[in-house]
This record gives sequence, C-alpha cells and structure tokens, in this order.
Amino acid sequence: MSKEDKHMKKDAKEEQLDSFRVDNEGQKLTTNQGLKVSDDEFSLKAGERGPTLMEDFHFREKMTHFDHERIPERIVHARGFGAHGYFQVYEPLTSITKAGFLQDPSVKTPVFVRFSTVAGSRGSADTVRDVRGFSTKFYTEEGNYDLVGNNMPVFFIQDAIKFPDFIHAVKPEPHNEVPQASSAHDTFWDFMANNPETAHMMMWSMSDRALPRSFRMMEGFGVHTFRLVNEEGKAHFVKFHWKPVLGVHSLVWDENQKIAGKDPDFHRRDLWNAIETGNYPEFEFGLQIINEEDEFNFDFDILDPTKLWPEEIVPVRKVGKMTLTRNTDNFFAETEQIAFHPGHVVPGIDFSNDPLLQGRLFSYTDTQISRLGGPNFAEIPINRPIAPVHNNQRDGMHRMTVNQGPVSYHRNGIAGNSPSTSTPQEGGYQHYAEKVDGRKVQARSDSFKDFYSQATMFWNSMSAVEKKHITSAFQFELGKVQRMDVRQSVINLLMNIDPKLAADVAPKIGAQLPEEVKQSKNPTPTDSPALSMMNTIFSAKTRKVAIIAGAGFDQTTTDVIKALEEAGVTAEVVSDRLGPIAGQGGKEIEALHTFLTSDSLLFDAIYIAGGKESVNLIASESDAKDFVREAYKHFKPIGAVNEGVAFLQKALAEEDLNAPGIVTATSKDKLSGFENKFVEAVAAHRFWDRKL
Ligand code: HDE
Repeated sequence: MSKEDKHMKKDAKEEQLDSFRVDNEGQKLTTNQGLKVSDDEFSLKAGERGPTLMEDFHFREKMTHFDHERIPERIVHARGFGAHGYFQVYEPLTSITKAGFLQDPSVKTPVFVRFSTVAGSRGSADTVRDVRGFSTKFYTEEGNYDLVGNNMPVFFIQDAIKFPDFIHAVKPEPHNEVPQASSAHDTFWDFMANNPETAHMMMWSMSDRALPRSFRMMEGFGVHTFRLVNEEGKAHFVKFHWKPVLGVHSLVWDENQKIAGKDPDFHRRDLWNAIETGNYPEFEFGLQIINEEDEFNFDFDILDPTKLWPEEIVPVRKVGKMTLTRNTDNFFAETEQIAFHPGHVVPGIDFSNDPLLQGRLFSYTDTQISRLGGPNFAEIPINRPIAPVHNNQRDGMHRMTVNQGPVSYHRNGIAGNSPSTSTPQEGGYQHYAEKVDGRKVQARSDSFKDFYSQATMFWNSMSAVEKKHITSAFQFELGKVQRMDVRQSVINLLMNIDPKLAADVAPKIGAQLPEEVKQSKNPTPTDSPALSMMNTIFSAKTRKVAIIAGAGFDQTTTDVIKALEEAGVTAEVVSDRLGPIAGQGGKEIEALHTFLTSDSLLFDAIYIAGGKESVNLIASESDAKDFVREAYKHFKPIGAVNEGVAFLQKALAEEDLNAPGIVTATSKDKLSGFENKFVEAVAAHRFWDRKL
C-alpha cells in the first residue's frame, strides 16, 4: 500500500471494522477471560513425568477452542478469495432507479468482493475448469446490497428446484469422492445429457471463460433479470454486468492443469499481489435495460436464466466503476465469514420472476444458518451494514447486540411503537407492485423450451482459436467419462448445437454421429461478436514477465526491465540462485526465483538476457530449456537479445525461431526499438498462430 493510500480517509465500513480489529503486537498473552498466562508451552502435570491435570483451565480452553476452529465450508463456491474496495457511479441514475448509492458520483460506497470457484472444496486448486463466482457486497447508507453473480451470464438450469440435483452431479461422486473440483466425470455429463436446458451454459463452461488468467480479468454477470425502480415507481428490467478494465483473458488448458500443482493459489496470489503493489483491480459496472412494455419483444424469454441478452441488441451502458484497494486483515474473519444473499437489496432494486432467482431468495439465508452457526450471522463484523439496525429480532446463538428495554414486539404502546416503520419517501423498502395472476402449476413455460439457439449463437460467435479450445475441451472432458452411453448421449445433444462440433468430438471419444438433428425452432442472431474474447481489451499492464538472467547479464537487460516496468509490466528475475546478481557495467538485479522454485507456467512472457557468462550459467540449469519450450508451447511472447538468442536457438526447434511472438535482436541496429517491440508482444498476450 502506498503512503498516500495509507492516509486515505477511512470509509465508513473500515471505521466500523476498526472497533473489532485486534493487534497482538507487544501485548501480554491472556486466556479468553483476560487472565495473564505464565506458561504456554507445558501443561499442568502431576510431576514432570506425570499425567496432565483437569485443573489446567488454560490448556483446556486452548484445546477446546482449537477443536472447534473449523466451520462447514460453503456447499458450493467453497473456495474463494476476497478484497475490499469502493464503488462510484459515473452519473446520477435517478431516471431508472432510486437506489441511493447510484445517485451521486462523488460518493464512494465501500464494497467487499469475493471471487470463487464453484465445485471444488475449500482446499482445492484455483486453476480448474469451472464457473467463477463474483459476489459484491455494497455497504450503502440504505443497507447492504449484494450482487451475487458469476463470470458467465447464463446458468445450467432454469428452475431452482433442480439445483440440488445439478450440484450433486457436478460435485465429486458420492461413493468415492472423486474427482475433486472437476466436471470431467460421468455424473456431471449424465446430468448435462438428461437436462438439455444446460446446453448453452455447457458451451460457456467448455470455453476459455472457465479458465480465467486472473480474477482481475473476468467479466461478472448478475445472470438473472432484475428490476430497477425509480422514485415515481416506474420499473425497467435490467441485467447487471462487471467489465474488467484489463479485458477478459484466459489461460490455456494444459497450463491450468499444471498450475494446479505448481501453484494451487495462483488466482488468490495474483489478486493479493496486485492489490499490495497498488495495481488496483478495476471493473466497470454495466446495465442492459429493457422497458417493461418490451418484455415480450424478444425471441427469448427475459425470465429464462439460460438466455443472455445479446449486447448488439441490448447494449451495455457503463454506469460506474468498482476499484479493489485493500486486502483482508484476516481470511477467516472476512472472506470466510462473509454471507451473501441475492435478497439483500435496497430501495430501487427489485426482482423478476425468474424461477432460478426466486429459489435463490430462499436458499442463501438458510445456508448461512448452518454454515455460520445460527441466525445472528448479520452481526459478524464483515456482514454488518453501515446503516443502523433496529428491529425486534432477539436472542439466538452468538447474539452480540445488547438490546435495551422491555419491548421486543411490534406494535407496541410502551415504546411509542418504536422502532417504527418508514414510508417509501422515508426510505422504507416497498416491493414492486407487479400484477400476478395465474393458476398454481408445476411446469416449464413454453417460452423456456428453446434450449439450443443461444448455445449455437455462442458457438458461432467464437473465433477459430476459441472453437478449437472448446472442441478439445469436449474431447478431454468426455474422454474422462467412463460410461459409453453417457458419452454418446452428449454427442447426441451436441448435434443440436453444431453438427460439425459433434463430428469433431465423436470419433475422439469412441461415439457415433447420429444422423438426425433436432434443430431449434426459434430464430436468433447467428452470432454476437461481444461474446468472443478476441474482441476484448489487450494491454501489457500487470502482465508478469520472467527475466531469465545469471551473473554477467548484459547491459540491455536493465533497459528491457525498465521499459517493461514503464509499461506497467511486473518483471521478475529467474536465475540459478536467489538474491542480488551482478551484471556487466556494474548493474545489479535481484533474483526472486530459481528454476526450482518457479516455472514459466507462472508467467505471461519470458525474456532471456544476453551476456555470455549469464547464458552459460542459465544453460547449465537442467530445467531452463523446458522453461523456454513450455512458454513457446503456451503461445507466450519470448524475447531475447545477443547471447540470449543463442540460448533460444538451443531450446527451440529451428523453424520455431521465426514464429509469431518471438522477438529477438542480435545486431546493434536491431537492438534499437527492441524494447518497444517486446512490450507490444507482451500486450498481445498470446500468439495463437504458432505451429506446435
Ligand atoms: Fe448460488 N449459492 N445458488 N448461484 N452462489 C451459494 O450460498 C444457490 C446461483 C453464487 O462468495 C450458497 O452462501 C441456489 C446462480 C455465488 O459467498 C447457496 C441456486 C448464481 C456464491 C447457493 C444458485 C450463483 C453462491 C452456498 C439455484 C450466479 C458464492 C454458500 C437456484 C448468479 C457466494 C452460500 C460467496 C453461493 C444457492 C444458483 C452465484 C447454497 C439454490 C445462478 C457467487 O445458498
């Protein structure tokens, strides 16, 4: 954190958290009763070699607390990582919503964001093929507003009643608890094949969106249709979006699998480091808005959570920005204990009848009661609103509030009927008075029955590279499925999305290509360019480059490091040893990694320094060539000058040296401008045209 930030005015949430923070530094060790402890190493025993005595209250208190340190992990989204920040609206949104935090661009609303994977348990790896959760708690002056979204705009199922079934299918299989954090197994694909409403989301989860490079480089979506309501009571349907300022970027599948072993904390480390180094992650807040009168003017049902609103038809209006500026003090107290709920809303934000959303409105409070041990979880510091809380709810496990006075009921005369309700003008929440009329039925609306049009639209919107990745994702995932009939039924389903895709997958998994194709009936746009990650923002900012250098590196090395840093790149030296290393001309750089402690998987690009001595040292490291080859295989930019190029020649096949994204210079004239070219290559991220 920079000096300036440290002195930034604390926001209301931080001030509130201050009263709960405890700093042990310089303090005396005590029991939970505040008694000073004289010995914390040896239990009280009857003689030095005798039995421990029950009387040792300090031992018993310490051990009892330890025995109960764990709480149940979240049933889904168990593995997550969070940070604090703030949100600011660009302009007053008065015409569409009365939500207070969306009115004044000068107001910074404190937020806490938790990113997560869905299927894996708390200790699983970050880089798995999965949907990512993207939950934001806005601590507004009107109470907490939670936007509990994902990094994909649609969902697997249309009705909440299927959620337990879907989650049972995706989680490790119950008889042997295998596989962890993976969808590549029979029950997941059996569910997909038997529930064709999953078709659209299946395409998203087989796409590169399921393999984010960083939490900082993912979009976020509210998924469901919500309502925004203004002061006059007029409502609009909306979809919520988060657009990362750094663009949407992914890793390749091979990298994901290997990083899961090399650095299971890859995403949390990335977020933590970005914030610590002042590279604050930023996300623009976007709205897609549909007038209530237009509800039925689309060829999809706007209540169906397996459908998105193509941005080309309903543009995303960017209305604000969220900046994450502060890491947590304590993972458990903040990230683990935070409790989100899509039903935590403020005046001006309301729901739609999306049957998935309606079910979520029940589930989230319910789950916290077992996860956080009772109904008082809203009193946990991270969950407390900054708005005052007054009501007649009382008691329960772990109650912290000391409510005064005899009255705990509404309506009362003794306390003048306080706490009193508020009119909408005073800020009282009023549900949108939607007219509802219908028979009680258990049914799927006919308007929800087109499962394939948007799945096909998604496929059609992909670039050739993205299509290739999706095809091999299906080949991999279905290749892990043991039951032939399950593999076959997924191919049958794929035929309805794209017969060519089905044809490319089927032979690899020993399945047959059925002749009959049940084409979808509803016309939709053939593609939506906004869905392709090729149309995102590309930048060198915060990319991580490995500088491979040993003692005696040449003088260009520090110029390259400087140029990279000026472009906002993080350059870290990988060498044969850790610590300071001396180069030509008295230059010194600090090696943060060795080939043993690091891997090119953990970098976005690599640079091989020149200097004969340096290159000789690097060449003597047995892992150095693999480091370079793997970066090549993962389409990463590789830079080298002078003797560094000679090393590159040894590491790569001759025909690969002129491949896209290999930036080299040996002669003096070529050296001028090298830094810019290399920075440009880093900004381009990956070079997909390489032959492997
Ligand atoms: Fe969740 N979901 N969900 N979900 N969800 C939970 O709540 C649930 C759904 C999402 O960082 C649980 O506190 C049902 C869609 C995120 O703490 C639980 C249904 C979307 C998180 C729950 C859905 C989400 C959760 C588990 C179908 C994207 C992590 C622990 C009707 C819009 C929140 C918890 C965090 C967590 C239920 C579907 C996002 C059990 C019943 C769709 C990001 O309540």
